[in-house]
Amino acid sequence: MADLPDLYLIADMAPDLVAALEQRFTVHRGDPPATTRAICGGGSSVVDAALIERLPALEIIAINGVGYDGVDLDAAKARGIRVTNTPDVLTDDVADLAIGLWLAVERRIAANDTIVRGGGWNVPLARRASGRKIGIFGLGRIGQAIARRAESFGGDVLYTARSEKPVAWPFVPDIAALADVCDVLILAAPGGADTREIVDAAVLKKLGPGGVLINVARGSLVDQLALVAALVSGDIAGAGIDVFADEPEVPDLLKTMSQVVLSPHQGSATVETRGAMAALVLANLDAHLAGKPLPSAVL
Ligand code: 8YV
Repeated sequence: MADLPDLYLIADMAPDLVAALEQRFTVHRGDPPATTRAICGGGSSVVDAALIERLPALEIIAINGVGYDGVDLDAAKARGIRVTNTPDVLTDDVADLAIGLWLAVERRIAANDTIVRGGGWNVPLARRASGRKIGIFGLGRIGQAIARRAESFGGDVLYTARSEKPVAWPFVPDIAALADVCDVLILAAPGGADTREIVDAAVLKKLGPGGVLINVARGSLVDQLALVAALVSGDIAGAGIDVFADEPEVPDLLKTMSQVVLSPHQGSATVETRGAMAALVLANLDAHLAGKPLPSAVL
């Protein structure tokens, strides 16, 4: 049998996906050989210019996630390296989790669960979720799926994004203005330089003491120290957080807060969606090896 091409695996993947990769490639987890033709990583993986430079035979970077903010696209483009991601298949699951986190924060679902498991029954009153003003930051596929779900709760839905979209929801020019008018600020924008720590102390202050922050995007969008401080001081009411600045590290203070719901980066983590994502990663790699058009190319 001819030698299989070399692939550098830089994130943990489901055993089925790893097995499928191993049928097609010699998979390297440690030091990748100079003959490496493909990298497979997750949404939080870093493929920087230094790594790209170390791999002269690199042809394709296949990301098992919709976000590719860890990939240096300029460096890849300069070398003609293809980059693929897994859009669409995870949209509904990420949107579902955003709504779930929001409801869990407002209705104390996680906090009450802990109390009942500890033998308790009497719990503080929660806050109504229906009728709230929901502000969505980032109105791509996931932001729109969140907006569609959010509007069924009878409140207003507003958004801000790089540009105004042809949608019925009102556009607000920037995130500070959005935080000022909404009760719930849901982050659904890509990570990267443009959005780094865009939710800072000033934005949180505008969200206000009744406000809730939900983040299913990237931890990099939030100044995490400022978020912890705002939760401690009561500058905001609560938060539902699926993504963190330095995963898997979670600030200890957050773990003590009953007004916070914590989730270990689970937006796309359903059996159905992870299966569909894996299939798309393999379809992209197979198409590349066969010299065919890539199903979901970023570059
Ligand atoms: C995944 C993600 O958890 O799609 C993304 O951008 O961050 C998540 O879907 C991750 O990519 C799994 O590797």
